[in-house]
Amino acid sequence: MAFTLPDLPYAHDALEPAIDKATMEFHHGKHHKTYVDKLNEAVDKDDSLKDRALEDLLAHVSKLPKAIRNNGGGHWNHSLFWELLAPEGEGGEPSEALAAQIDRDLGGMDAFKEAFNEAGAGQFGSGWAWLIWKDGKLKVTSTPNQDNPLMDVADERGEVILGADVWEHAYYLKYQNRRADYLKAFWSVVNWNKVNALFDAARG
Ligand code: MN3
Repeated sequence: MAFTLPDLPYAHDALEPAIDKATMEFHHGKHHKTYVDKLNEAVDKDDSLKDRALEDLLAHVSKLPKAIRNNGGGHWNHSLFWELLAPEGEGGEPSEALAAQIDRDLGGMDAFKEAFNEAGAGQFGSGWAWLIWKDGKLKVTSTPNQDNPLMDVADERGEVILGADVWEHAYYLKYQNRRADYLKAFWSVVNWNKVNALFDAARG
Protein backbone atom coordinates (compact mmCIF):
# COMPACT_ATOMS: atom_id res chain seq x y z
CA MET A 1 0.00 0.00 0.00
CA ALA A 2 1.58 3.21 -1.13
CA PHE A 3 1.31 6.30 1.02
CA THR A 4 -0.93 8.99 -0.44
CA LEU A 5 -1.26 12.76 -0.18
CA PRO A 6 -4.40 13.55 1.84
CA ASP A 7 -6.74 16.27 0.57
CA LEU A 8 -6.75 19.50 2.54
CA PRO A 9 -9.83 19.61 4.79
CA TYR A 10 -10.56 23.20 3.61
CA ALA A 11 -9.90 25.45 0.62
CA HIS A 12 -6.39 26.79 0.00
CA ASP A 13 -7.51 30.32 0.93
CA ALA A 14 -9.57 29.26 3.98
CA LEU A 15 -6.84 30.11 6.50
CA GLU A 16 -6.32 33.69 5.31
CA PRO A 17 -5.21 36.12 6.56
CA ALA A 18 -3.06 34.03 8.95
CA ILE A 19 -1.79 31.70 6.22
CA ASP A 20 -2.11 32.82 2.61
CA LYS A 21 -3.47 30.86 -0.34
CA ALA A 22 -0.19 30.68 -2.31
CA THR A 23 1.67 29.29 0.70
CA MET A 24 -0.97 26.61 1.18
CA GLU A 25 -0.86 25.67 -2.52
CA PHE A 26 2.92 25.18 -2.50
CA HIS A 27 3.07 23.73 0.99
CA HIS A 28 0.44 21.04 0.43
CA GLY A 29 0.63 20.48 -3.33
CA LYS A 30 4.43 20.59 -3.74
CA HIS A 31 6.26 20.17 -0.41
CA HIS A 32 3.98 17.60 1.19
CA LYS A 33 3.53 15.75 -2.10
CA THR A 34 7.31 15.46 -2.46
CA TYR A 35 7.59 13.87 1.00
CA VAL A 36 4.93 11.32 0.02
CA ASP A 37 6.61 10.52 -3.32
CA LYS A 38 10.08 10.15 -1.76
CA LEU A 39 8.73 8.07 1.12
CA ASN A 40 7.14 5.68 -1.37
CA GLU A 41 10.41 5.52 -3.35
CA ALA A 42 12.35 4.65 -0.20
CA VAL A 43 9.87 1.98 0.88
CA ASP A 44 9.84 0.46 -2.63
CA LYS A 45 13.59 -0.12 -2.42
CA ASP A 46 13.43 -2.32 0.68
CA ASP A 47 11.04 -5.24 1.19
CA SER A 48 11.45 -5.08 4.97
CA LEU A 49 9.79 -1.63 4.94
CA LYS A 50 6.72 -2.64 2.92
CA ASP A 51 3.25 -2.77 4.48
CA ARG A 52 4.39 -1.20 7.75
CA ALA A 53 2.40 1.55 9.43
CA LEU A 54 4.05 4.96 9.23
CA GLU A 55 4.06 5.24 13.04
CA ASP A 56 5.96 1.93 13.22
CA LEU A 57 8.60 3.18 10.77
CA LEU A 58 8.96 6.44 12.72
CA ALA A 59 9.44 4.61 16.02
CA HIS A 60 12.48 2.84 14.51
CA VAL A 61 14.02 5.54 12.29
CA SER A 62 17.44 5.30 13.93
CA LYS A 63 17.90 1.92 12.21
CA LEU A 64 16.26 2.82 8.87
CA PRO A 65 17.46 4.72 5.78
CA LYS A 66 17.69 8.50 6.28
CA ALA A 67 15.05 8.93 3.55
CA ILE A 68 12.48 7.35 5.88
CA ARG A 69 13.32 9.75 8.69
CA ASN A 70 13.12 12.80 6.42
CA ASN A 71 10.18 11.89 4.21
CA GLY A 72 8.24 9.66 6.61
CA GLY A 73 8.52 12.43 9.17
CA GLY A 74 7.51 14.97 6.56
CA HIS A 75 4.44 12.98 5.57
CA TRP A 76 3.29 12.29 9.14
CA ASN A 77 3.93 15.86 10.34
CA HIS A 78 2.11 17.54 7.45
CA SER A 79 -0.83 15.12 7.43
CA LEU A 80 -1.46 16.05 11.06
CA PHE A 81 -0.65 19.75 10.59
CA TRP A 82 -3.48 20.28 8.07
CA GLU A 83 -5.94 18.81 10.57
CA LEU A 84 -4.60 20.96 13.39
CA LEU A 85 -5.64 24.07 11.47
CA ALA A 86 -9.13 25.42 10.75
CA PRO A 87 -10.54 28.61 9.28
CA GLU A 88 -10.67 31.44 11.82
CA GLY A 89 -13.73 31.06 14.05
CA GLU A 90 -14.29 27.39 13.15
CA GLY A 91 -11.70 25.68 15.35
CA GLY A 92 -13.57 25.82 18.64
CA GLU A 93 -11.92 26.47 22.00
CA PRO A 94 -9.62 24.50 24.30
CA SER A 95 -11.74 22.06 26.32
CA GLU A 96 -12.07 22.57 30.08
CA ALA A 97 -9.96 19.47 30.65
CA LEU A 98 -7.19 20.66 28.33
CA ALA A 99 -7.23 24.19 29.75
CA ALA A 100 -6.98 22.80 33.30
CA GLN A 101 -4.04 20.60 32.31
CA ILE A 102 -2.31 23.55 30.64
CA ASP A 103 -2.80 25.56 33.85
CA ARG A 104 -1.33 22.72 35.91
CA ASP A 105 1.66 21.82 33.74
CA LEU A 106 2.48 24.97 31.79
CA GLY A 107 1.35 27.88 33.97
CA GLY A 108 -1.76 28.87 32.00
CA MET A 109 -2.75 29.51 28.39
CA ASP A 110 -0.70 32.68 27.93
CA ALA A 111 2.45 31.09 29.32
CA PHE A 112 1.85 28.02 27.17
CA LYS A 113 1.50 30.04 23.97
CA GLU A 114 4.60 32.03 24.84
CA ALA A 115 6.62 28.86 25.51
CA PHE A 116 5.34 27.23 22.30
CA ASN A 117 6.17 30.30 20.20
CA GLU A 118 9.61 30.52 21.81
CA ALA A 119 10.22 26.84 21.01
CA GLY A 120 9.28 27.54 17.38
CA ALA A 121 11.15 30.82 17.04
CA GLY A 122 14.18 29.35 18.81
CA GLN A 123 14.41 26.21 16.68
CA PHE A 124 17.57 26.89 14.66
CA GLY A 125 16.94 26.40 10.94
CA SER A 126 14.00 24.23 9.90
CA GLY A 127 11.84 22.24 12.28
CA TRP A 128 8.70 22.00 14.34
CA ALA A 129 7.33 23.23 17.68
CA TRP A 130 5.25 20.69 19.60
CA LEU A 131 2.91 20.24 22.54
CA ILE A 132 3.23 16.65 23.69
CA TRP A 133 1.81 14.36 26.37
CA LYS A 134 4.63 12.60 28.20
CA ASP A 135 4.60 10.73 31.52
CA GLY A 136 1.19 12.11 32.43
CA LYS A 137 2.09 15.72 31.71
CA LEU A 138 1.92 18.27 28.92
CA LYS A 139 5.27 19.51 27.69
CA VAL A 140 6.45 21.98 25.01
CA THR A 141 9.31 20.84 22.83
CA SER A 142 10.77 21.24 19.34
CA THR A 143 12.53 19.08 16.77
CA PRO A 144 14.84 19.85 13.83
CA ASN A 145 14.01 19.15 10.17
CA GLN A 146 11.09 16.67 9.82
CA ASP A 147 11.79 14.84 13.07
CA ASN A 148 8.90 14.44 15.49
CA PRO A 149 8.24 13.16 19.03
CA LEU A 150 7.25 9.69 17.75
CA MET A 151 10.80 9.02 16.57
CA ASP A 152 13.32 7.00 18.55
CA VAL A 153 15.86 9.74 17.78
CA ALA A 154 13.83 12.52 19.43
CA ASP A 155 15.18 14.15 22.61
CA GLU A 156 11.63 14.29 23.97
CA ARG A 157 9.33 11.45 22.94
CA GLY A 158 5.61 11.61 23.58
CA GLU A 159 2.18 11.78 22.02
CA VAL A 160 1.62 14.84 19.85
CA ILE A 161 -1.21 17.16 20.91
CA LEU A 162 -0.30 20.18 18.74
CA GLY A 163 2.45 21.06 16.28
CA ALA A 164 3.54 24.07 14.24
CA ASP A 165 5.68 23.87 11.11
CA VAL A 166 8.45 26.48 11.35
CA TRP A 167 10.20 25.70 8.05
CA GLU A 168 10.55 28.83 5.93
CA HIS A 169 8.31 27.19 3.29
CA ALA A 170 5.45 27.43 5.83
CA TYR A 171 5.54 31.22 6.07
CA TYR A 172 8.15 32.91 3.87
CA LEU A 173 5.88 34.13 1.04
CA LYS A 174 3.80 36.19 3.46
CA TYR A 175 6.06 36.77 6.47
CA GLN A 176 9.57 36.61 4.91
CA ASN A 177 11.99 36.38 7.86
CA ARG A 178 9.35 37.19 10.51
CA ARG A 179 8.83 33.71 11.94
CA ALA A 180 7.57 35.15 15.23
CA ASP A 181 4.74 37.02 13.43
CA TYR A 182 3.71 33.82 11.65
CA LEU A 183 3.62 31.98 14.98
CA LYS A 184 1.52 34.75 16.53
CA ALA A 185 -0.99 34.47 13.66
CA PHE A 186 -0.96 30.66 13.87
CA TRP A 187 -3.11 30.79 17.04
CA SER A 188 -6.01 32.36 15.11
CA VAL A 189 -6.32 29.21 12.96
CA VAL A 190 -5.68 26.43 15.49
CA ASN A 191 -8.28 23.67 15.31
CA TRP A 192 -8.88 23.24 19.05
CA ASN A 193 -11.52 20.59 18.36
CA LYS A 194 -8.74 18.38 16.95
CA VAL A 195 -6.30 19.35 19.71
CA ASN A 196 -8.90 18.48 22.37
CA ALA A 197 -9.50 15.08 20.74
CA LEU A 198 -5.75 14.31 20.62
CA PHE A 199 -5.43 15.29 24.28
CA ASP A 200 -8.38 13.07 25.29
CA ALA A 201 -6.94 10.13 23.34
CA ALA A 202 -3.44 10.61 24.77
CA ARG A 203 -4.42 10.72 28.44
CA GLY A 204 -6.85 7.84 27.97
MN1 MN3 B 1 6.13 22.11 5.90
